Amino acid sequence: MFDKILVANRGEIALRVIRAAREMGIGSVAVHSTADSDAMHVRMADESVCIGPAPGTDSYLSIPAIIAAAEITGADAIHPGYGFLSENSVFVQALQDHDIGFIGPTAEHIRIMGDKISAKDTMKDLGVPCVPGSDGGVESLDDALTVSEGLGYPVIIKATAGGGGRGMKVAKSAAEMPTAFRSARAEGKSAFGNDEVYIEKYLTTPRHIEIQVFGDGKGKAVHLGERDCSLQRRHQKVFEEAPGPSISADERAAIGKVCADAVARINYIGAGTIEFLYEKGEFFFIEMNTRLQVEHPVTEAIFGVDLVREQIRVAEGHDLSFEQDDLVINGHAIEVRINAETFPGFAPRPGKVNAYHAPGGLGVRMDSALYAGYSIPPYYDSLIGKLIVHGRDRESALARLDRALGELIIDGIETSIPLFHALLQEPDVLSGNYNIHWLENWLETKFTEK
Ligand code: MV4
Repeated sequence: MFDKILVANRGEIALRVIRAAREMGIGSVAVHSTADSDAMHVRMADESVCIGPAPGTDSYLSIPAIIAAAEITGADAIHPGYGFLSENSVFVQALQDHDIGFIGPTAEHIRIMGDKISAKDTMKDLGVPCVPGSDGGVESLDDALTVSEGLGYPVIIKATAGGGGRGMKVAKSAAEMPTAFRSARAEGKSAFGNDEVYIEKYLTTPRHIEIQVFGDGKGKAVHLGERDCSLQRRHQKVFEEAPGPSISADERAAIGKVCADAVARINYIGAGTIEFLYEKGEFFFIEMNTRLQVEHPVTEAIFGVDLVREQIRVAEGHDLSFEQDDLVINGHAIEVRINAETFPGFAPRPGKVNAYHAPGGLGVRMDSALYAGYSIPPYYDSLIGKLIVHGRDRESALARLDRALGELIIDGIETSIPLFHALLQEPDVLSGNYNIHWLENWLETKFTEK
């Protein structure tokens, strides 16, 4: 049982964790950089510790500073949120060495899934369908050409240490391979210090469908359906929904069972997301995220569960508080990410929020650390809020989103709110007819001078 949790994060996700802890009677410790002294997570937590200067590398990413903060406040465990140290196996190992709990998976599972080749090998062995591709890493251009000949072009070359779309190159033919192969390796080297690459068949028009899983660390696991996160720009999701408009109940049950069985077999603990590309009715595994995700609230809305409470409970050693048969979908949920940025330029615009009014009413959830008078610092990412709506079906969720966006006031800075007003005018968005390329194609045709 935890008496006190340290939240190694900031912004809306820090509030999310503090709120769950408070409802469980658990105390909370906020950590913050010198740029975040006035941030809402510091105000909302029971205690706070300044852990360093403004840049993330000197504060929210500083393992020694965060461990020291846990030691001096007597925190039993750390919740990492998302980003920052949430998928850092060195951090998790250090916590274990200091006898501080980690609310998340084991260092070993984080390490396995962080290496994209070992993640794929593991998932393949566990019976999860994967994108056809090279068997492990590809060492030379000759091997790359041989493997790609076998797969058929187009292929995609990916950095083993990659993620977030960096270190990825598409080759449409053998002629494009030398350049694509060399630049994927170089990008892997410079971005992640690792030039190992692997090759997959390139799927041209898939959707991004991710399955939420949850394990108890003792051989039991469940799935909580899928989220469709295909509407992305430069690998940043902007609009996520559950259930996926293209996924049938039978498909959900089948792929969900494969995923739950897989993570049960490895004694996975806590929340995880298994990412797939979905094309022509088939699922192809690409990556697994070993953390709570930004878009977890859409899953919470349709299943009526508290995923952060559940993360804390299993970290304390409890069994899951629900079984697969208890998990029934109710209605439809949509999340839009509100960023401090221009539209359609997508340039970051930190600054002072003069007025803030969150929407409310039935089926509306606004997760944000904003308040009137707050100055958004320029050091961190531009996500300043998430608006999540829930309705009895997709159509009512869309109507509710439009209504809630109309109530939302953020004065003083530019935000992505106009993007969502524009998207809600689009027949393809209204009908759910989109894939991973839809948003960038739409932006290019509608907002680029030609
Ligand atoms: C792919 C792909 C097509 N075929 N793999 C992008 C980030 C990383 N998570 C995996 N990514 C992709 N892998 C194969 N074999 C297309 C993408 C991709 C993508 C995937 C999900 C959401 C948006 C995307 C945008 C561009 C490319």
